[in-house]
Amino acid sequence: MTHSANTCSPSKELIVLKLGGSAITRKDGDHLLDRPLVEAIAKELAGIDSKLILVHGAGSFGHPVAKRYGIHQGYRERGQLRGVTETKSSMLQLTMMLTELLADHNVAVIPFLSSSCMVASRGRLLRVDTEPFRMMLDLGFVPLCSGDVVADVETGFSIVSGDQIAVYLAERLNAARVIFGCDVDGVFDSDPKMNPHANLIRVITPRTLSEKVRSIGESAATDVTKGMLGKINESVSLVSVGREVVILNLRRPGNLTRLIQGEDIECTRFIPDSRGPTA
Ligand code: IP8
Repeated sequence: MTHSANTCSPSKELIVLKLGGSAITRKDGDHLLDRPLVEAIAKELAGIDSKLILVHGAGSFGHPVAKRYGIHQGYRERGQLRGVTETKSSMLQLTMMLTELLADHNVAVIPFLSSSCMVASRGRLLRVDTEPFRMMLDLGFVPLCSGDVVADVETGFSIVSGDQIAVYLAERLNAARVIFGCDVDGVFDSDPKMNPHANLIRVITPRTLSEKVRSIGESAATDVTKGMLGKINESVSLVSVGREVVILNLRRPGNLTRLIQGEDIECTRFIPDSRGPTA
């Protein structure tokens, strides 16, 4: 197998890309991958000349089973152990499918199990062994991990989202930016899946965040809106130290490449105040 030109170079900027579960999996059944979409993403990734870490979400592979067993509530009773096993098994299947598809498109992917290198406290990451990520990145690999059930010092186990992991790794490994790939164009002032007149918020800065969040909060509370707010809230510390967070639509072909080449695409950029419109 030949791999892409994602070779080792200390000067290349690092990008952490979250492959959102709602984009890469199908909602019309459990354990269904949107294969054509992932193939299109893989082709784009093979042509990107940056260091990359991929973090995938759970979508229909992880959330239904985790919810059924109350995994997010932490350890309550022995019957949940079966639920953790099922959740892990299903997430592993998704990781394997992505690994194979990415490798087929010459992306030098290397899967990491989040549950084997991360420890949380009440669902917040406490420790991550980032050394293997760093070493594999330096060799030209593209590490791939996921949101996961991880050991938790307070609750026994907990679910740590891929969003949190993406931002944590970006902070610790000094990534220039985090890209959250979703199934909508970015953060809207109301849920674009319910309201065709919803407006895309193109730029958010830490200073304008509370005002923007107020307008998002006034819209109907939906999963999408909450998910978007979660991504933004997760990213505040990263943006405050000068990095950029972009929320874009993975379902628009070429979006990733165009963004990375510096084109102005439909998306939401969460950027430092010093680079914001009124700075
Ligand atoms: O889809 C959740 O990750 P997310 C992980 O990134 C599990 O929130 C196991 C449900």
